[in-house]
Order: sequence, then structure tokens, then C-alpha cells
Amino acid sequence: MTVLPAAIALLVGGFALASCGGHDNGDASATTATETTATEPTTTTTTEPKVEKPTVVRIVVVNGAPEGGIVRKSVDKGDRVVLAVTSDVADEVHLHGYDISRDVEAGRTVRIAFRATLPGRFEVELEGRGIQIGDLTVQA
Ligand SMILES: [Cu+2]
Repeated sequence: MTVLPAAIALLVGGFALASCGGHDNGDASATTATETTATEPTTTTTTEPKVEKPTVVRIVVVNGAPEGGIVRKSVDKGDRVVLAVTSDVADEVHLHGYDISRDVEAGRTVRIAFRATLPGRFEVELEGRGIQIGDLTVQA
């Protein structure tokens, strides 16, 4: 807590000197910088700079078939996606392409979280029944 503002003040001071050889506005920029940065670095995410909301693809399986038909969804490459499948039958949810499989118990929801790093169009299948329940497009 005490080290951080000092480090920032040093950083800002360095910037001010580098950019405009600044003389008396060093103090003002130092305080604003401390305020803005103080709110953000408290989050402990190390890999992501910002908390990113995943796109949730929700599929409800009734009598072994997707309710309302095959669920179609398009996301952008790099997006975080959560595939949430609620099923009234026990089976295995299989996301093709990414090749992720998760068992689902009857009456339960299984969540498959992944990052859409691979562009293309992918089938989501109830593997045991061989029934397509979802159609995911990842746009490059
Ligand atoms: Cu499959």
C-alpha cells in the first residue's frame, strides 16, 4: 500500500521529465495518477489486464433434444465463451473442434468454459445420442 504510490510517483515523475522536462506540474500529475491507478491494480488477475465477461451460450435439452432447435451462436475469435448445457437426460456434451467433452447428469447443467482461439464453425453434440444441440461460429 505504501510502496505502490511511491513507485507510481517515481514513474510519473520520470514521464514528466522525459516528455516535457516539466517543472512545477509534476505534483499535479503525480496525484491524479495515484488516484486512477489505485482503483485498478487491486484486482489479482495476472493473465488478464481487465475482467472480461464471457459470452454464455445456453442450451436446454428436453427429451434428449435441444429446446427450440439447435442453438446457434457466433462469437469473435479470442472471446471467452461459457457453454452451459442443461439436460434432462444423462449424456456427454461434446464441443467439436476444441474437442472438449463433459458428462452431464440428467436434470443438471454442465458448463464448459473456454477461449475461442480457433476460428471456424463447430458442432456441439450430445455425444451418446449423436444429436447436435449447438452450432458455434468463431469469427476470425
Ligand atoms: Cu461429438
